[in-house]
Amino acid sequence: MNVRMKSFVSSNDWKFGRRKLPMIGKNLRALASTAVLVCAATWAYGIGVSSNLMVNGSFEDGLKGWRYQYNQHGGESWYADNDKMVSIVDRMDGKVSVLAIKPTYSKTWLEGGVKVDSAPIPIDSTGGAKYRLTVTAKSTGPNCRILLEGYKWRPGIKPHDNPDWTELRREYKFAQVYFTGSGKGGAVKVETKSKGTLTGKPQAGPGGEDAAGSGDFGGVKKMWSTGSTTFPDEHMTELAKGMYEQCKFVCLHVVGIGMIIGVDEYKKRDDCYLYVDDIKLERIK
Ligand SMILES: [Ca+2]
Repeated sequence: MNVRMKSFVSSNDWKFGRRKLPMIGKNLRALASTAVLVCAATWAYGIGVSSNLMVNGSFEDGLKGWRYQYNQHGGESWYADNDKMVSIVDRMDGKVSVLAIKPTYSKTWLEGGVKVDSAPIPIDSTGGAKYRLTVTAKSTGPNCRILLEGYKWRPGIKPHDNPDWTELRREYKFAQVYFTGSGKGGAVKVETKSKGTLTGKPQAGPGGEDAAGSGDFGGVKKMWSTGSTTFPDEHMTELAKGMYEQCKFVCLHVVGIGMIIGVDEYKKRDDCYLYVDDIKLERIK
């Protein structure tokens, strides 16, 4: 990962994690204690310990950093009214500032759902780094499809600090986050599916989204539960590995799609929401 990408994250964590220790003179106690502090900071904030790379993953800054309007570019007319079904609620079952996606029946079952995408997050895809994604969600109606997507620079774009969507090309789709907790006493069970899948083949449904009828959803529960994935997959094929290593960024793709309640009930109700919060992307190696 180069320095420009690090600065894009604007996170002291990265700077701490990679900063070289200062040169220490034999008798310079002050400098030595500085070095101890830097070491401590490296341990506390550096690689291997919690430091959230996700931009505004707790939604405390509203929808800042999240893309939810898709009517600026051609070919996205299906999502022209997407932004009307995305909001932040102040409080929801013990959490504050929560993403709320409210797909109509038509959106969630017949169309491509309602979606948001995180800001592009720089990753180190070639240096042996490993990452863990954690997402907490609940639903009063819609199911979900939540996964990371890998992006590289479009041809001819000179890499810089602040990529626009039009400058990036999707290269890779990671495994979905599944919420398979039993919900027993509010306990959270996490299932990891780490097998990445390649893009490049035609996909059913509008906007590159798989059709709702494919049934491959995250299985979000009616109460809060947490799902997690790690990447890269250790068992990638050479082809997949080659594509993964071209990825310079990942974005989290969150879609309210499918249903966890019956069709008739969904159609009747006007309070069918997918709620998402506490999204973390951590470098774990
Ligand atoms: Ca929150």
